[in-house]
Amino acid sequence: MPRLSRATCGTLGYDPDKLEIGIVHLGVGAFHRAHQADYTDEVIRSGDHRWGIIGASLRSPDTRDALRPQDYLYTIAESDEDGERFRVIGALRNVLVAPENPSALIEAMCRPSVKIVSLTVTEKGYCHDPATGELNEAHPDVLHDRANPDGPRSAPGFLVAALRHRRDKGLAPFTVLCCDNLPANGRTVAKVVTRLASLQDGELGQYVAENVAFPSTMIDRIVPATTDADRARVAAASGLEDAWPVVTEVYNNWVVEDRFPQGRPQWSATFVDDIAPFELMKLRLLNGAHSSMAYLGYLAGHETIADCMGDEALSHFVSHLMQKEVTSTLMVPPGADIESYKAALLRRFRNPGLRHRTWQIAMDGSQKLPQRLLGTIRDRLRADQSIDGLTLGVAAWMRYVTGINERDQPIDVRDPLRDQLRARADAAGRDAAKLAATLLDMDQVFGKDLPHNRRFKLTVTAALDSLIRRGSRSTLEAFRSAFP
Ligand code: CS2
Repeated sequence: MPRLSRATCGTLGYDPDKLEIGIVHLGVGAFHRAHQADYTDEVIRSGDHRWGIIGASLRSPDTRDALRPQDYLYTIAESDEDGERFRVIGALRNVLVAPENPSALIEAMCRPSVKIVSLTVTEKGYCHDPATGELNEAHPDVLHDRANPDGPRSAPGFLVAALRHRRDKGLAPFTVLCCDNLPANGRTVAKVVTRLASLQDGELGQYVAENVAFPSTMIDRIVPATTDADRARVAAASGLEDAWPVVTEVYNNWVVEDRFPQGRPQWSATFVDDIAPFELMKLRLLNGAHSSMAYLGYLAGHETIADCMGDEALSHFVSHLMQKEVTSTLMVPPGADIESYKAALLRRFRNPGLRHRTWQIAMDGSQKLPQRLLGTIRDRLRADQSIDGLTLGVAAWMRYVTGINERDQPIDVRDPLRDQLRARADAAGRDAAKLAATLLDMDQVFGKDLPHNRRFKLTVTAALDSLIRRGSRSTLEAFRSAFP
């Protein structure tokens, strides 16, 4: 079967070789390729050719190696209950592999045509403390980047290096556009980058603080990791081999704070002054439900989110979580309708075309819990409201990070704090009170307040005790009886 390439792809509606490079994107994984690159491709197809993308991988060469032989073209497969459709994207013009040549990436970020450097490097890629949002100055990558400002390793390190070079050359700074699920993502990244810049050079810190825009964004599209079955389906549909298509849902949403001093593409996103209500709605409803399902569902033996939704006790739990606990903590975003968002979410979670693994979502829980569940818990505690569903999600994470499943087999726990989590879990054994206490003691996750909240501690310990003794499935059944 021929490979997807410029020669075989047919017409894209534009010539990819003629695109100007307007965007450098750090973290060119499936999420970026199915979301921002898709929005950008639409702009290019409409005739604005200034926004070609150079992607960068900060770790592995896999994406570059898969896409280079096909001229960086790839297929997006979108599905909903009516089936699946396919489209080829040409917005991505090159992929750089940062560790192979950090200077080449810094040079790309310093091209005068580049107006935006965007990022999807996952929560842990910002080297920050998830509970406070501050740069973790003891992070190995931060120490490395301070010692090697021109050969950095971390995303903040690359941003600081490129902003310094642009300033020294008299070029206007690019806008930094974070597209990760962090709370107040623009502000958080601004804090981290400004701090790293000032650790390197006080004046540079001040320059960044005064001159660089970091608009916040809310990104909303479910993009599971691509599987070989996805590759086979795409090939069968197109007659072309694509080494790394991306698979996603038809639903696509993006809300962006409109602060782009150097200009931006006319993305068909929603541009707003205040991102907070949109972000709360999405992080707490979608991601809060996702993480809770990931831990409870994984422990109950479910491989995917769609499987979780097919389990009545678990889907009841998800509805309870969203309706009875999360909704009261949200602000209604202008022009949005929280009730229809929730209804759509339940449909999206059920999408049989997406094999979104619970194990994939379970990754990096220490970086995800604060904005997905703990903020909601704080708000509910303050208002003296129940937190049973939310804390069951947190307890399931505690049970999961012990690294042993309900059949006494190992769980491949992926988390930047994995070793610490494992050591604490091993020391506590199967004693729920000890396990909860030692994990709550991690203030980079739980802050300094929650571990001392008696109600939270009691509720989470009781839920953990049930998960340890009875398992996830019977705990969920008991939850359904207690909260019908
Ligand atoms: C998921 C997200 O893997 C995860 O943690 O919850 O990637 C989720 O699919 C996206 O945020 C949806 O926009």
